[in-house]
Amino acid sequence: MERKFHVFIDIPSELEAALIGLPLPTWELDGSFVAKATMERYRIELAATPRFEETTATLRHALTGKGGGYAVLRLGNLAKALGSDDRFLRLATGFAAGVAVPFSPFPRWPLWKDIGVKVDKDPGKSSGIGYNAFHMDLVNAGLPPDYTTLLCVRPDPLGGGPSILSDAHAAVARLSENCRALLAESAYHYGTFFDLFGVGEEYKPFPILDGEPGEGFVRFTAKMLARSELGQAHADAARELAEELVRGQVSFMLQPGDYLIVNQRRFLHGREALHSGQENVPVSDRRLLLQLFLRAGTGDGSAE
Ligand SMILES: O=C(O)CCC(=O)C(=O)O
Ligand SMILES: [Fe+2]
Repeated sequence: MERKFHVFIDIPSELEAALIGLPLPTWELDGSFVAKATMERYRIELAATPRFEETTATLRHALTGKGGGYAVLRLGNLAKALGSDDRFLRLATGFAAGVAVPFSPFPRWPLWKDIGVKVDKDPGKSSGIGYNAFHMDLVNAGLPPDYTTLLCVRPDPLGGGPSILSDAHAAVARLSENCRALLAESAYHYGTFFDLFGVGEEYKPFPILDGEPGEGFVRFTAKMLARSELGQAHADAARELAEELVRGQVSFMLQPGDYLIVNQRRFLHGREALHSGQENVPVSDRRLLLQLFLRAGTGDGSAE
């Protein structure tokens, strides 16, 4: 498909130079959301830097324009200049705030949640070492985060783990009508749900096609195929969708400082397996991402 926008977005050098010296304050939280006062302060500080508005407009267009749905902001030079400390995280939060309101659905976790590598974990789940199949985050929440974002601190030093993205609505459009009808039935469930903020109530069972054709969430995780008990016909339909997602996938390796933002109403995401031999890599050298979620709209929960 021809893309009329940039998926990989470089930061203009004059903007980088200005951002390195920009003293953004620590963010405040209001419940699980970044506070309005912080949003406003970041907006004002960042709007005064050269080409910030233009860069975030490009970003928003990549995320919400026709055919779009994900983008990678290349923050590697800023990461190098600032180290992966709070000053760098505040700038990344500032870019995120240019898209929607950052929040943490997990009350026990900080705003940015570590996704490291754990050799003992279920290999197909977050922070596992295996293939992390196509999914949306918080698939069983009444109101999943509008955006999920992943900031790469360190790629796999052994060279594995490219990110995978697929246009969910394009995949659905390639399925038969019969298959789509099955996916539109409330016959699917996945995972547990407890102690979550800002994402509504548990949705169980849910339809995978949740909304008008071509719009809304495609509530899918390929992990349900192996981990949830589903009726045969519904499972077969879900498997066909999983295959179409793979057929349409793009993949790329996140570099240090790359910030992947995914519009969960458009694209599903996942990750190829890490390279074998992770048990021999010291924990402090292993791949590390930081995850942050965004809510479009006011962010004060009124959207629920
Ligand atoms: O490790 C990755 O690149 C993706 C992780 C992910 O999608 C998740 O934890 O939800
Ligand atoms: Fe995810």
